[in-house]
Amino acid sequence: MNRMEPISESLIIKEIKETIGFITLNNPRKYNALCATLLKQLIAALDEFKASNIPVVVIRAPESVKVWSAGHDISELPKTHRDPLGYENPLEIALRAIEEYPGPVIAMVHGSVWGGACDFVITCDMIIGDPSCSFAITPVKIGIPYNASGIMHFINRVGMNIAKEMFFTAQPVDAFRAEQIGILNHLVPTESLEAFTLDFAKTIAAQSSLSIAVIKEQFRILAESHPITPYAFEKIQSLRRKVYDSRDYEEGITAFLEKRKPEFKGE
Ligand code: LCV
Repeated sequence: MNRMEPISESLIIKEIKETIGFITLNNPRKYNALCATLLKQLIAALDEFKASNIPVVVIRAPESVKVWSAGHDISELPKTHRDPLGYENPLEIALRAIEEYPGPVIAMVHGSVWGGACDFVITCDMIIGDPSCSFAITPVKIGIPYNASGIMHFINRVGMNIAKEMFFTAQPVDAFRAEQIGILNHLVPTESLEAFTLDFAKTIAAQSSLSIAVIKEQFRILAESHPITPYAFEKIQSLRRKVYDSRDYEEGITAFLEKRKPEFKGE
């Protein structure tokens, strides 16, 4: 039974199709930029699906958009002297909600994925895309230090080598390469993307949801099990502070908002 329920400010659309939960990003004016309001609604939708024992969730954008999501809403980033991606950042809270959802969360992707939205999709358990999809992680374009958990997501997904290339070039990875390097679980033709994803989700939903939930949580614990000394933690924090306290960080954000190329000075 399809129940389409637009949420109050309709920055997401929540629906259930044949026991599978669907969340559609619905902020077209800003290319589905992940603003705090959208992320709050997405987390609320996941909580509601969890309360209704929905076994699998698919997160998608509307049909045939050219941009799946433009990433973190840059206008909401702190201008300077504050961690732009701290533990309490709405995007970080949403990533943890995806990791902690007691069932697979699948990203169904067509169109380009940018920045924090790239971290968002690779934090999902699996990604199914069509030939129009591409993935770019872009902190170096804006002068952002990123954060350790986000970098870990990429290392776990594509390995150190490719993760470095993605971070240091900030260039989009196209659908074919994304399939080759393990970002995509499946690359399917545009016309069959939705049917394939629904079928795929229903195959999972037919298995033991209790066993899947426990195995997913073991994956999460093991993926995060990187012992780090207090000194290492403090060093990461002080390195990151150097960046978000820098003039380059301020210049990166301002240049984006002023629609001009940033002039970084390395300080
Ligand atoms: C706010 C936006 C955005 C946006 N925020 O259309 O990974 S990290 O560390 O960098 C993290 C902090 C992060 O996620 O940062 C954001 C990373 N995202 C990006 O670098 C993508 C930025 N956007 C673009 O490159 C272009 O907008 C794309 C390629 C998505 C679409 O280009 P196009 O020429 O078609 P515009 O650039 O003109 O964008 C249309 C409107 O959406 C706003 C943008 O400011 C513009 O607003 P106005 O119509 O008010 O001028 N917009 C786009 N992305 N991330 N606002």
